[in-house]
Amino acid sequence: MKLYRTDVGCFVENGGHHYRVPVTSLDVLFAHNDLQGYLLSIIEQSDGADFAVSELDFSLAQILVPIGSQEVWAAGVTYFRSRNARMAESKDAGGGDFYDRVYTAERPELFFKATPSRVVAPGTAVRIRSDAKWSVPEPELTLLINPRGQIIGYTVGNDMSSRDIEGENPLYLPQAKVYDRSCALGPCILVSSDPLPPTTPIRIEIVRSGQTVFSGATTLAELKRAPADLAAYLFRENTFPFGAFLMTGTGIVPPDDFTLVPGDRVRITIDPIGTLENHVVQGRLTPAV
Ligand code: DO4
Ligand code: MG
Repeated sequence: MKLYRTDVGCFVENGGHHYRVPVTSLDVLFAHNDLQGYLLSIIEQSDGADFAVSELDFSLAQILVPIGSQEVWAAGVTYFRSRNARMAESKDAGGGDFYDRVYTAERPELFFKATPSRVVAPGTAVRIRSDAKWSVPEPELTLLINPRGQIIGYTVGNDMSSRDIEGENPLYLPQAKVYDRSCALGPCILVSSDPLPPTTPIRIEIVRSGQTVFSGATTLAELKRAPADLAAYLFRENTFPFGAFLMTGTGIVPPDDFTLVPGDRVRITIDPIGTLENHVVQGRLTPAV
């Protein structure tokens, strides 16, 4: 089942029907000790009249980013493609070896990605930095982890990245990764504590002036680390009172001569969850809310 946050409250979708969730705080929902059971009880208790009203409400609602007070973290170099691309982009700076070492190490690379105010919803703008010359989207399966460290759902994520800034020096990673509108999540949370199958496809399409200028695909079989291990590392020495989102890394990197430009549309699809689509802007814009 899928959980949506909208401008008129939260809805759960099951079997193509939408039911209103009476709790509107995602912080409260994500801390529930049985979120799936709670949402199922809403569906079971809904009568025909409630159902028709909530279906109409949902059809008119605007989908918001499915985040409350959670921090967003990210894992890096979890796919061979990402390791290779990063070794190449940082070779002049002497950073290449680090990426190979972290790809094979027991400890994963985990980095802070965004506060909720930097995360944008589907249909809104992601940003490329004004001082970056080489920017890419990173399509990533994103875990929703509750305050007890349990994976309770999944969403689609875009870890926007400035490759020239990261490539110049790996110590510039926070600037390459963390800035206003550098992260998109949505369109919903697929509520499930079961691991997604390795065959799960992740696809991206970038459209410029109506033409597809890049498309790519991978599957979770290429993800080198188990999502549960990544979550366990994140929670080792950190508490998250509201839970956390954890992006699991990119397995798709456009060719080196590709950079995003303003106006591009980025479409990321992970089939059991949905499609996250954003357009690209550059320059100052107020943070997302
Ligand atoms: O090592 C830097 C970041 C890696 C990353 O974001 C990824 O592999 O997805
Ligand atoms: Mg990434």
